Amino acid sequence: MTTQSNNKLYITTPIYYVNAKPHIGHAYTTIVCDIYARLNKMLGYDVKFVTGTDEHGKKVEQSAVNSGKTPQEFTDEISQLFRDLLVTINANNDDFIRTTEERHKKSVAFFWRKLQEAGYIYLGEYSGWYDMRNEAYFNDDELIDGKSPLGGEVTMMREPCYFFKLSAFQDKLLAYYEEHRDFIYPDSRRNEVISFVKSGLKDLAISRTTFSWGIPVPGDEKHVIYVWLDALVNYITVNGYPDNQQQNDGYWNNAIHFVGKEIVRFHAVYWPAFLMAAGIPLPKQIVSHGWWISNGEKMSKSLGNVQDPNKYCKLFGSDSFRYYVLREMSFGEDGNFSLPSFINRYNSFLANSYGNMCQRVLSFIYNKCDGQVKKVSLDGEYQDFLNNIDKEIQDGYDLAQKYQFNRYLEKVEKAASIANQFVDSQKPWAIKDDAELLNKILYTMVAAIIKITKAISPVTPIAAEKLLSFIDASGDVVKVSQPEVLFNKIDETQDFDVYGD
Ligand code: ME8
Repeated sequence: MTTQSNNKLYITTPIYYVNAKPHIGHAYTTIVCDIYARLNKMLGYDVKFVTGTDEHGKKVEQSAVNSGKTPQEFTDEISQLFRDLLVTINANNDDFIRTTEERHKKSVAFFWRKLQEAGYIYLGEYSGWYDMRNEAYFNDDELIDGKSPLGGEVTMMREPCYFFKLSAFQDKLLAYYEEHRDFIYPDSRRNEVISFVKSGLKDLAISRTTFSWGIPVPGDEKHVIYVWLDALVNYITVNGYPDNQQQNDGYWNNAIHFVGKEIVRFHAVYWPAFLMAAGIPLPKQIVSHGWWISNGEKMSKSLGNVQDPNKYCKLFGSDSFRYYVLREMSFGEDGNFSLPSFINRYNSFLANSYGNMCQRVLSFIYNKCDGQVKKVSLDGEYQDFLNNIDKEIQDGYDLAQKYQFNRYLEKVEKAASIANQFVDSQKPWAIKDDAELLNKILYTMVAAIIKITKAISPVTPIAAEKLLSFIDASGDVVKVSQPEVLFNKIDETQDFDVYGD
């Protein structure tokens, strides 16, 4: 994150298509946003975090028909699955937007009129290769082996349609990227976007007449508004547009859109151009991550090679699922999702390193010290040790603010390993006749455990709350109640069903 002009922060996930059930990819982006939101709340920011579902378009209409339902019934059902997933993964969102809601239809129609009044919309005819899976048109020269550059099958389509004068924004966009070097993260995506824009922007088809499941074009209801224009506007609808027309409430100029790498172009080219045309300031940043790969292919609803986040959370708890996805993926690159690596990371850090350390220190205090340690002032190696822990944690936060989420967790893990080494070398269980020394070591360890637990709490909020509930540090004496094991070790020889339909 770059410098803040105030302490507000607005965090968004893409709004997910409701053409099929949510999978690990969707869970991932939402978890990243949730963790980023929780971390920044903890660090004192006033954070708004929103997610939702993208419910219009031909693809959704067709999925509804295929399942024998009306589009509304179908979208109600699938949108609910995305809401349920939020509970399952323990996401603490402030709002959930559906593009079929009245507030959104009103917002999109208003936005359309703004573009029109500003002279950026005209009526023409469109023909091109249409990728239904990705709801986008392509030219001949963009196809790769007869498929769209996004990998979908294409068909030739011709229709009367409204165009947005995207070509008028080429120079403005390039100037904007130049002046706002952090606008697109990471740099590799920024470079791709810049070369795409430099290669020339054509006007964009922004209405359709070949289906009806969408928001009607104001004043010409044979047309429905292009699903991407409709969908992108969600980010301001949910922030009060059109009542909050200028979006000058402090959240919008600190808005961060987290997206997968395949939709950067929509967010970093089309969306800023639409906003410029409508006279609305741009969000702060587009932050893109890579794909979860399953057997060498992108995990996706259309390809049907999905692992089920619900099953992981049910079997192993949401905290550990959140920890795994954040730790395993080098943010920005692709990551391979597998059960063996899940179990391996869970056992080695959550169960053995962090969980076991908390358990052995707190149960020792509970069993051998009447559940009490006196608060004492610390110096020398004790204070140095805690300073080291603080340093790792602060480095971790700094990395998380730069979206290096796996490295943030590496720092927390390092802090836990320093704490484990400390307690191993101090051997409190071997001290028989120096109550003061024993107390000092245990008090130091309790302080370290609290620090590490707070540092990881955005990732594992349930375990953190539980752990902190065993410790009452409000008085002169720290009281420890009987601890429970936070993360039971997983038996890797057991069979677990983690695949979805
Ligand atoms: O694109 N790995 O919706 P969508 C990682 N409605 N992340 C993945 C993933 C994977 N294999 N698969 C999906 C849309 N995602 C539009 C967005 S926004 C105005 C409109 C995540 O349901 C990732 O965030 O296809 C990706 O960008 C998003 O889900 C796509 O979800």
